[in-house]
Amino acid sequence: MTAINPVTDLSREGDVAVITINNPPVNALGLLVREGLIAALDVAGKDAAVRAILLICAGRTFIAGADISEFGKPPSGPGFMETQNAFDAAQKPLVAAIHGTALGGGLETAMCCHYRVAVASAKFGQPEVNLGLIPGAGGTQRLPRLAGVPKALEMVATGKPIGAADALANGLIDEIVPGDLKAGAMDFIARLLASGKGIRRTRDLNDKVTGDFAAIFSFAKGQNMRGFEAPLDAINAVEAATKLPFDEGIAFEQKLFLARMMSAQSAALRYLFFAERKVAKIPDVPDDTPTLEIKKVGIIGAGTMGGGIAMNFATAGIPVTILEMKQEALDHGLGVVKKNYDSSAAKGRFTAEEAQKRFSLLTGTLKMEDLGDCDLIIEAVFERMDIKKDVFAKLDKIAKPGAIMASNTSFLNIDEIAAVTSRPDHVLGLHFFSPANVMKLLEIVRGAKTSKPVVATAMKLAKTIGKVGVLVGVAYGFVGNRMLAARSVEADKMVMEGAFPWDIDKVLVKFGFPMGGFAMWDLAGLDLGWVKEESHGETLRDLLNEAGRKGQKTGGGYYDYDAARKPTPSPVTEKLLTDLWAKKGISPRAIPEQEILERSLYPMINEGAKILEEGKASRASDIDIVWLYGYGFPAWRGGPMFYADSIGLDTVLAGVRKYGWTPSALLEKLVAEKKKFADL
Ligand code: 3H9
Repeated sequence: MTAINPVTDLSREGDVAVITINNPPVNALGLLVREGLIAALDVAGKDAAVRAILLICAGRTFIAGADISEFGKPPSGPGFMETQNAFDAAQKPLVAAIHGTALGGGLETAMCCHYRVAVASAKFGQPEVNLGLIPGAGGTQRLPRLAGVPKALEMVATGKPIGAADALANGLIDEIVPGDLKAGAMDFIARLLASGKGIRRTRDLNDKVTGDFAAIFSFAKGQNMRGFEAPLDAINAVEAATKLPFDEGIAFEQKLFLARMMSAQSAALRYLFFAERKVAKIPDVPDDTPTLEIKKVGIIGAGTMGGGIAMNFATAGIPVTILEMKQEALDHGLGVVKKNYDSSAAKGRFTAEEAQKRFSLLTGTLKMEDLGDCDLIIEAVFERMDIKKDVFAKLDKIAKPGAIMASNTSFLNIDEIAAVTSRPDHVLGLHFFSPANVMKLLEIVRGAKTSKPVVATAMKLAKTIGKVGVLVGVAYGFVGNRMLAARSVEADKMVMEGAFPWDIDKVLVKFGFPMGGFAMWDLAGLDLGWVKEESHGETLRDLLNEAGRKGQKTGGGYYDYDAARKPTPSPVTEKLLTDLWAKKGISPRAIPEQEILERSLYPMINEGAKILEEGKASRASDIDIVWLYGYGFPAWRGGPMFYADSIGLDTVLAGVRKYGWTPSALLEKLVAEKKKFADL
């Protein structure tokens, strides 16, 4: 074995040269890997005893892509083009042996090889669009040549990886190796050499890119790209593979790739990639903090939230006991869960057996004692402090020693809840977002006394159930709802100055949100937190609630809804509001779009700054993750705090002052120091 460089080894086994890349954690195609590959190909190419070359990776995965941390920095050493050229110049059969994930530049490297074998669990993808990019190392030209135009389009435009069976069926790989990858690959090479088949450069395979693909491209370009710019470029680059000779196609891809790399969208999406990984790191809870084993979960409340939360655990294979007060409510709750699983199975998301398996992990009960053997118990009852305290006090008596007790409250003070128990160190908030089985965000609320192992366990558990856990501190509404509340207050004010709810929502949708704040209220229910006795008919929300318009569940709220739940501005709402203006002597004014945008976003950013100032979130990027996964903030804008940095904190502060809100001291300090949230 010769070490070509610290991340590349070359060995010879019989007449096969084996290049092994070992660049943990994910064998990213950084400078050293590119240099190592080029040098190893050169040495193996010159070795007369070598008849074929195998490329394989050590560790948990094949090359998982370009090294994203190199992006945005000045290029150094051999680039991707030189690396591709070195592969294309090889005069001996090149075989890639793939395990884990061959993504982005990793898949592109594999496609530069002449043949590919993989283990059955391997995944293949061109996820560049998720980073605001397109494949830039020949992926848009080689993938359609191997897998065909439709599959290539699907992969580059959506960024979603495919499995080995799919890859084999579409010609992306040549064989699935049943046992040990290296042994299987060596066996493949032996057969290849015996067959007399030689090198097969992907660039020379033109069959799958020859023909009339007009309809496919026109369909692909017609898809709703939700504001993302990269997918259209990716589609155009694949189209080039069907129209231009290989080298011209590569040049076209390069041009688009470089433009994407310089784009604001890519900067935002690359920022989010690292933000999502940073969020798992908690400054004072080291990675080696012991965690508790969660083998069984209890849930109190089989309502929409409780049922949705339960599904997360059952889906992850963890048994759940759900507690309700009345049999009827329990039956109803479990019935909804069953219906959800069955309808997913009917849509082909998983098999009917899988649906049954998941459902069978749920047990209903009316007795709190049945939660006594649970390692984690999550309370999802009515959002009122006295009720929550009562539940926790009772729970404390029956939960086993060491069990974690969590509240799914969206606003309430976890410390106050923890104080009624004998184990505040084992109490925390687990704030799921509705629908709880779908939304990826989990706010993990750390109380003053929550222990580090409990925090570490919750963070790990979030990953187990496919959520992104964000650690937040105790504050009314934590991070997400607290910022949302700041936005809602201003939205309600704008309504009282002359804007219709849809005027405000339209601006947010144009900005990139999937829906505006008023449409969101309609979805959540206008009666959420609304108390009839305290209503004085002074606000539009009061009037709508009093008129029985509580949102989508009653067929209408701020908007009217058709059978397909499509919203339209409601004449009823319009009349209620115009009457309210008249009653209050308000002469409505048309609020300009820019003002609506500023009054929607700046209060959130100012509140976000206060959250940071108070230490209720570890970093600005954690807040962005909350908004990305909890509220659909457009990813390509990077989140509210990144957006604030990008337009300039001085601009935000000027707006905060202009509209007469109290600026966050941190915001003022950063502006005075000419700094950004990213500098914190
Ligand atoms: C590209 O290839 C462009 C090309 O067309 C060429 C253009 C010329 N670079 O996610 P994890 C780090 S674009 C640098 O927690 P998992 C990550 O930050 C790229 N670092 O693990 C983390 O570091 P830390 C296309 C990377 O097992 C650690 O590895 N490729 C990269 O849950 C573990 O990551 C992609 O977009 C990278 N490419 O998931 C793939 N990837 O421990 C991006 C990871 O310090 N990567 N890191 O926080 C992934 O999707 C997942 O990481 C993967 C593993 C599925 C591979």
